[in-house]
Amino acid sequence: MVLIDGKKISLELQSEIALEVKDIIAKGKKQPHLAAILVGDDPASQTYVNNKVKACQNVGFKSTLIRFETTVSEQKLLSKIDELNNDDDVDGYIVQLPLPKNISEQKIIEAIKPSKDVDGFHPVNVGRLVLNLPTYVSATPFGIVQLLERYNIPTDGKHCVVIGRSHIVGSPMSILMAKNTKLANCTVTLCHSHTKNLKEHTLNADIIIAAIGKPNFVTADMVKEGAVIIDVGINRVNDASLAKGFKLVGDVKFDEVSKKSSYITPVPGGVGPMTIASLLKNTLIAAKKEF
Ligand code: L34
Repeated sequence: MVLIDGKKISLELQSEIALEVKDIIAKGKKQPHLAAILVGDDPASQTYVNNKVKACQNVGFKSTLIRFETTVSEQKLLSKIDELNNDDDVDGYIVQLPLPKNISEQKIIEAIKPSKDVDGFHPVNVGRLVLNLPTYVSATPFGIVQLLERYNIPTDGKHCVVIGRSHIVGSPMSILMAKNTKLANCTVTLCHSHTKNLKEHTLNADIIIAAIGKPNFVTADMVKEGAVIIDVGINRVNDASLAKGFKLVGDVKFDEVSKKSSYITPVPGGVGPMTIASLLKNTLIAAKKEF
């Protein structure tokens, strides 16, 4: 079994990006700039956004964090988005999800200028992904594809089972893995809460991508010997014995599944850090105005 080190690959990618930033600055061009909007004080979201800000410093990007109270109105958010859309210094920006219930995520996402939508969540960018046009591939699926690539894990003709159909991960992941590209070319099965006999599907999988947000959901009896396991879940499970009061647990029961797998991502230190590196990559693409 090979443990896929997402943290290490993320740092490698960040070093590569840092070199490109040096080059951009040396050519007298402006420093790439990522902005992030964070609404409320959800501890997990704060951690993720802080990690994004730190990574920006790491690679030499300018970053701006814009914070709002949970009670902020949709109108106020939309006017900040309008401001960012028209700010020539900002190359790309994200609105960290989830948003409070009284705010329509769809309305907010649709207000983002597609050319600055480095999360790749805008319908225009999702459409471009489906049609094989240059676009921002959303950060988590993009990160997973890069992990498979850096570990030389064969995908061509393999059967990939994606569990979960969220807009952020499962759905774009299934589209990406089915593409006729060097990094994909899989036969893809997209499983979800209404899938019957899930185990029948997963037992046939060469690659399982678990993105359902249920701790320890994928167990050893669901996995074929030698399968590649990508665990997207980062569930906070209460643990009074730890100072912070919780531990991070993936969607995969790591101890037993790792024994059957050929490659597996840990939680933390697997897919999470790759999400960050991919966001930086998309921001670099935005700064270079590649499309
Ligand atoms: N708009 N909302 C928007 N874009 C995104 O790309 C995200 N996502 C997901 C949630 N909402 C979003 C993230 O940023 C999940 N996500 C994310 C980002 C970073 C990490 C995990 C999820 C991460 O850094 N994970 C670390 C551990 C962090 C911890 O200690 O809690 C890891 O090693 O997995």
